[in-house]
Amino acid sequence: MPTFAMPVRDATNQSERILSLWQGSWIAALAVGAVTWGLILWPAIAFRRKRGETGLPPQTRYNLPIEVFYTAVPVIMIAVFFYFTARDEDRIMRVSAHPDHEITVTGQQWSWQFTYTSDGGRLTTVTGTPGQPPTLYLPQGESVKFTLHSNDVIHSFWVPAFLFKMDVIPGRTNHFQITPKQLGTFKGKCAELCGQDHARMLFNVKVVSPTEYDQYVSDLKIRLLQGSAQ
Ligand SMILES: [Cu+2]
Repeated sequence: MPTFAMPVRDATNQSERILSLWQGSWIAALAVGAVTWGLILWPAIAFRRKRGETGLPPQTRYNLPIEVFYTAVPVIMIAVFFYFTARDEDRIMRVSAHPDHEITVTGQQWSWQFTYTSDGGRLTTVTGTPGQPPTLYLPQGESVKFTLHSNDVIHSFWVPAFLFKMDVIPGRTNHFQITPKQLGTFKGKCAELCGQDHARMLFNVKVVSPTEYDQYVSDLKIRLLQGSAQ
């Protein structure tokens, strides 16, 4: 029996909302699908040509109520999808003026650079390579605002377990904010085909306790200072 990972409900403060939007959309789409398939199969079976019948069945044209109905129903369906998507997108995209931490992510062919902007600035930049994916540390239970830059082409910052990704676009700064809730190591990848080593544009995310996070960042500062002094 193959085992499937359960959807991650509590990876970040946004996961629950994203997951319910996704599940709700699927339920609505399947319900619409069931009605549509039914309306295709039912006339094909119920009104099929019986033995001995000739000629065309009665032809119906310009039935105003039906035409209004099949125009109005899709408009309502789109409006419902739009409402829930816009409502959730608005909440998911909110960033606060004073988050607990700020991290800058730079995408470049073909790896990532992480800078702990509010906890040490440029002294705390970690750069990966396609062969050596960098690890991003995040503090559990504290809000982190991300700033996304690209040095070359379009990339996409994606942590599948967070049920969230955002494009990283040259000449444009993108932001998002999350509060990690679950401790653990998660995989991250580039989700926008960006060239030869796109598939190797990987990284890891380690959600640790705030104390461990502070310890990591200050160790990193010392390590990088010593490295640059040599
Ligand atoms: Cu990329």
